[in-house]
Amino acid sequence: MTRGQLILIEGLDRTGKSTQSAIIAGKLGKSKLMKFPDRTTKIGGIINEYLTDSSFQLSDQSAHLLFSANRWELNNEIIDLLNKGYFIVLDRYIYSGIAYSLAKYEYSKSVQNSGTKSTAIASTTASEQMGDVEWLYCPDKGLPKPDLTMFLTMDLEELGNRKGWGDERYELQEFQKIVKSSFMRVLHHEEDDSVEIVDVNGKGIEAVTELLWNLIQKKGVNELTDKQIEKLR
Ligand code: NYM
Ligand code: MG
Repeated sequence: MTRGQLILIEGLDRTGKSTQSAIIAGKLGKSKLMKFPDRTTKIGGIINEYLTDSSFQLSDQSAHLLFSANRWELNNEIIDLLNKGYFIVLDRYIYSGIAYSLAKYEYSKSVQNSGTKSTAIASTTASEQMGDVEWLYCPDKGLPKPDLTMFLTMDLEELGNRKGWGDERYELQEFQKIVKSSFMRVLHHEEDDSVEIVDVNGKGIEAVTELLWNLIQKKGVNELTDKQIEKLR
């Protein structure tokens, strides 16, 4: 039996992930675009509140587990669609889950050291679990592994100049710097050939699409496959 393939676009905030995910899904024909967090589900509603209301308090561990639970809410649908021959483009997924939480740990530590009293980004006390990549990874074990992951990266300077910085939790430039290095720690692109880093610095929308589409073709993930759906282990 053949199936569609799972393509993930990851990156920092404002790198053009959502724009590119939509374009790529359009080029793939029978496809579905899915975005994480999916704010339309029950758990997604809580996540949305957490991201948009800085007075909404959650422990860092709870927030981390909710993002993972949100992926589990869509697990069956993803597998079902792939088996029905749909290509699925994911706008964020597991790597965002680990990278942002890990970044919160580093951020909490720097805040603790600088003596700042409160911050909407993370707890002021760094909790051990948030610095433990293995702990952060565990709740996602068993979810379908993307056939191809493309991580969009750019210089923090250019990122800072981009329009559309909002006031959601995490949308702070000094935090993005930590997020970027956290992503580089968890992507394992050197030993995992399904993970590619794509430098989009100074490139316009069409140029980035071309880069991504070339990679997709090179990896053959725009064709139906008889490979089993891999699970995160
Ligand atoms: N985010 C996203 C996490 O912290 N953990 C996760 O597992 C995922 C999927 O949510 N700043 C963060 C990254 C973003 C925020 O995402 C909202 P978006 O793509 O801006 O809606
Ligand atoms: Mg955002």
